[in-house]
Amino acid sequence: LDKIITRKKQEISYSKSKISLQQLKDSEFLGRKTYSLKESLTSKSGIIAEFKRQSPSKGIINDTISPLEVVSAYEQFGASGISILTDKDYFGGNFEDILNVRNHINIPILRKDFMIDEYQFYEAKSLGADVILLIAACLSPQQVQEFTQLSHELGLEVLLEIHTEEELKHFNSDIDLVGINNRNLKDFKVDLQHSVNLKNQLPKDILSVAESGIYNIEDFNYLKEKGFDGFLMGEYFMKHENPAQKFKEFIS
Ligand code: IGP
Repeated sequence: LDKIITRKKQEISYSKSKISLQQLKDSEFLGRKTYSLKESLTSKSGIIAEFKRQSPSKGIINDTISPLEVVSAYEQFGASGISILTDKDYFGGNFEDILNVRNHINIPILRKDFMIDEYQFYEAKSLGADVILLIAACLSPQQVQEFTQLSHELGLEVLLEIHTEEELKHFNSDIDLVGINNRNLKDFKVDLQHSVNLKNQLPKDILSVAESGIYNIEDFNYLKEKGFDGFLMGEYFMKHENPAQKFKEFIS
């Protein structure tokens, strides 16, 4: 994680040198209307399907398929939202992946990246994202608070990702959704029971999303039964040649 953050800082300063913060703030796209994940989580399948080409833990997952083809089908088959990785170095993502699909789907897009600088929030909005991820493991509770406020000013919803009891301290009542990562980012181990225990320590009325490592319907049903409202799933669909087909089968 430290390596990713160091790299991310370089990437952000490079982006700033190409398009300044002021230019982003003046962009007409900032006025764009957004879709609410809070609303669509409860009105559809609850699945946030992730477009992910590769990851540090799995290497290449799928590097042939185009995002538009996959995410349109995910929408058609009932996804509540789409998560798109925009980190290039570790996840093989890029900004075009969001730009290219934005005007073709009518469900919320989560910009999945390591958000550490206000610049990235303006960037997310101008790319076409509706929701951003705040990872507690790389932010202070104070930063979470500030970035949440900024996100709301921009009309973006916030998904706070936690994994440990300690990170419950990052929660504040302005946050829209809490994601509990079933996968430990340090050793990549998946533990659903751990996530359920953590969820039980959150306020009852907050929308919760179970993230990562959901690889079969039993796990999905278990997490649903334990009260999770959303399910962030990437690899299970993406590792297949036809992810959308896999999604369709899963949901029916
Ligand atoms: C999806 P999976 O195991 O279904 O592919 O996981 C998603 O939860 C995972 O990509 C993720 C992630 C993150 C990636 C969760 N939190 C933070 C990068 C950064």
